[in-house]
Amino acid sequence: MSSELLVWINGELVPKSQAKVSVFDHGFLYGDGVFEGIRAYNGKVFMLDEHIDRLYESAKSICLVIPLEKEQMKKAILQTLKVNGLLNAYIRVVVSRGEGDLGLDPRKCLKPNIVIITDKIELFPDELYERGIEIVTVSVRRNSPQSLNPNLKSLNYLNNILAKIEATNAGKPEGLMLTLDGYVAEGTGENIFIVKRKELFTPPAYMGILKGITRQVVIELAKEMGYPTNETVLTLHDVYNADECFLTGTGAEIVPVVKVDGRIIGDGFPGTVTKSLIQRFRVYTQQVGVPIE
Ligand code: PXG
Repeated sequence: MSSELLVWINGELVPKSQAKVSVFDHGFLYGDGVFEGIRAYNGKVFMLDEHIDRLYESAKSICLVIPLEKEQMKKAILQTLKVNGLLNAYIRVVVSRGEGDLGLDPRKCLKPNIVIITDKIELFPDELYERGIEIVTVSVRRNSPQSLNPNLKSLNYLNNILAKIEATNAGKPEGLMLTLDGYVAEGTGENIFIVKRKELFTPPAYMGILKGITRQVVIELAKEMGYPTNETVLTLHDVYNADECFLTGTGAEIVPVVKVDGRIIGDGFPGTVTKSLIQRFRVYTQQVGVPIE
């Protein structure tokens, strides 16, 4: 028996080395498709319904009809985790427009390709969560909702990739993206929060950000823990003068930020509110979710 990971492609489980789609797929040719990044903790898929809903909303928005009911998609994800024996995992669901000709016209693509990849989760080093990270504002702006809505999780991630390149060129692990107007938007694959006098602030979804699922979980946990939470327009001035700052995302979970553009945030260490949210989030992810079995 092979120890190779199995990838779900259009209803079949295929060994990783043979998991392929056509070069004529418009996902490859044009970034025409949608995706989701999901995590499983302790044998349970975290926020599965929310991720599935977002995937289908992204697809609807680009007129891509996913040839699978939501329930079937969920079953396929759970099945893929099960055959790969994964209890803690990163799950990538991709739905591309499918094979077409060399023109843009999606009507030529008759069948979307659905791919579910499950793999071991690569955790960031613990040190990063204990010490916090330094981020920089990048010059590339978050694309405007009028051109390509950031709520649409499409295969076209160049906006974020360019921002990531800029941050890493500056020697920093993450970049802070602004809106066209210069307001704080989000990280390249994470949402941003600041804490001031034990109150949380995060940019509202209408600013042109991805409405992160981790962001929503954090908002709810914070409310439960008695921290008032506000979705408000934020400037860099607000961030520089925050008591605490952190990023949220499926991959990153909650990462403390201790320096932004050379300005030390608070006392330069992960703050008490951030640390308590990290702790609460870790417990929560172990408890809730859709069981793989
Ligand atoms: N903003 C953007 C632009 C994102 O792509 C988030 C925020 C956080 O959203 P969630 O729902 O994950 O809390 C994302 C997340 C990864 C990864 O490995 C995540 C994303 C894209 C690519 C990789 O965590 N999107």
